Amino acid sequence: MQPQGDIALIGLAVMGQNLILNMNDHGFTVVAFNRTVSKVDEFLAKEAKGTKVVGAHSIEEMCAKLKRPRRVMMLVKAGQAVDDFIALVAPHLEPGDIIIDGGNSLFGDSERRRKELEAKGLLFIGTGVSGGEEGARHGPSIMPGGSPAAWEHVKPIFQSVAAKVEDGTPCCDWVGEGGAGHYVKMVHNGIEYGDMQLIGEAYHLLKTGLGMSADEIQAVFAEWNKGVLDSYLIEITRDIMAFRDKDGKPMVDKILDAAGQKGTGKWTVIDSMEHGIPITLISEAVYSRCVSALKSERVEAAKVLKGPGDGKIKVADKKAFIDSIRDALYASKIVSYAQGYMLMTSAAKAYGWTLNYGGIALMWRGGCIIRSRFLGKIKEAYDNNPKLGNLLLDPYFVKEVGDAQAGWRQVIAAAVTAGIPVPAFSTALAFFDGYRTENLPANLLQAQRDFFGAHTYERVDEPRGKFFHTNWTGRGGDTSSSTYTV
Ligand code: NBP
Repeated sequence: MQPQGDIALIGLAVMGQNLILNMNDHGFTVVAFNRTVSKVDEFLAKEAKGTKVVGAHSIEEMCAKLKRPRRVMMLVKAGQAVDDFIALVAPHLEPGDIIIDGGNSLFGDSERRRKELEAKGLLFIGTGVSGGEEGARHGPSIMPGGSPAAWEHVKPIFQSVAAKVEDGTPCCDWVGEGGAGHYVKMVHNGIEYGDMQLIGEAYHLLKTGLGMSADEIQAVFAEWNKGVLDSYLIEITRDIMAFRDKDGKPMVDKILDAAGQKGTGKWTVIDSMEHGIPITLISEAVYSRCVSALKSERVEAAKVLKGPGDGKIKVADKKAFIDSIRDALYASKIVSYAQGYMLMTSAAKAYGWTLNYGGIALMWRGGCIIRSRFLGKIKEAYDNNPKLGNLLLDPYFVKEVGDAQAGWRQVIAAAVTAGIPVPAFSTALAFFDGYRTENLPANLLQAQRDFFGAHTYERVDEPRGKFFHTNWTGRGGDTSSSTYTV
């Protein structure tokens, strides 16, 4: 009998199972496999009952059931598990067959895997899949990169199962070579950390600063979701506020304030350091989770370290102040996306990728956790000017940040006065003020560096790239240190 399988999927956890069912709905025959093989039959007997999904009980059987070129996708724990499966699968494949890693892998690993597999004549795709359980089942955002020759063979499946925007365009397109797909997914996750932190800060101000109840806060988020902040994360925050525990009390108040993380935010920050790109907001979001995780220390510190007053924000016009919190969230969010795009631009240059920035906004427009109306505006900005240097300089965003600025500053000032931490709001504003400031105090910093270490400086009255050293004390020599970064 001719092989029937369009694609194999290894990994029958939440993402794998749902993506298989999604592929099945779109007419593809999926061969399912899992490390713990008993889960294959359980899946076929329950969730996949009545579908065309085919089970396999060994890698060999799985590969034998696939049409050519064989497409084998993994949705397993990132890291060693992916390398282990590649080692098991590759001997059963032929040149031109394709291995796809859909987990949250580090982009450098994807780059290495592509090289190793291409050396064997195989093709590799490393792809971000975003949207969690719901997205995998009904339409995720898919961000594939890797071996360009693999794309035409995977495109029909991926674009069928991906989320679609209003005009039917799929939230999936080729991102670029090597690790580009996983890089863009990594930045997506970093931005997700930032968005969640911003919403958390707004919630903190409403709850602690203004003393509002979960029901009142629910109404605020419901209102915000009708405007420029319209997004999945605002929507679920609205619904979380309305959710009650068994005793009728708000569920959100029963949850311990110690955040977890799985590493993709941290990876984004680490890579930003490599590129020297200030993604200050995502960094604050990652560190804020770290601060929250110091729960027992914070409980002790709260007894000793006293802030100003009662921690309440006194406002004459509560409605106007809530509008200002919305403006602070919105302006900070614009800064966060501008920073994320700065990082992708720098990485593309360093790693030799040609990224379609408007296309990336479109891929994130639906299906994924950061989906929002706002991303449509980012797409428009890059459509209007594909060479846009920085999102903050796009005329639409210049106006939006300008309009939000007064409220943004007012909220941060009020939060600082009341002793309520707003690290992401504040760092966004600090970046905005730094970015728009022609003369920063780095002249003094350069003087200090040259003073103590002969690190040299450039002069305002000489061309860039010419370096000078001054013998500041009269005791040093004329020899300067060389200019480089380690
Ligand atoms: P998990 O991340 O929980 O992974 C479960 C799968 O990995 C199972 O099939 C398990 O096999 C397999 N596995 C593990 Br765990 N260790 C293994 C090993 N050492 N060798 C081989 N297989 C191993 O599942 P998930 O939440 O569905 O996520 C799958 C991938 O998608 C991950 O990379 C995740 O980061 C990514 N992702 C998840 C989400 C989400 O919302 N959950 C969203 C987007 C992306 P077993 O059954 O034998 O234990």
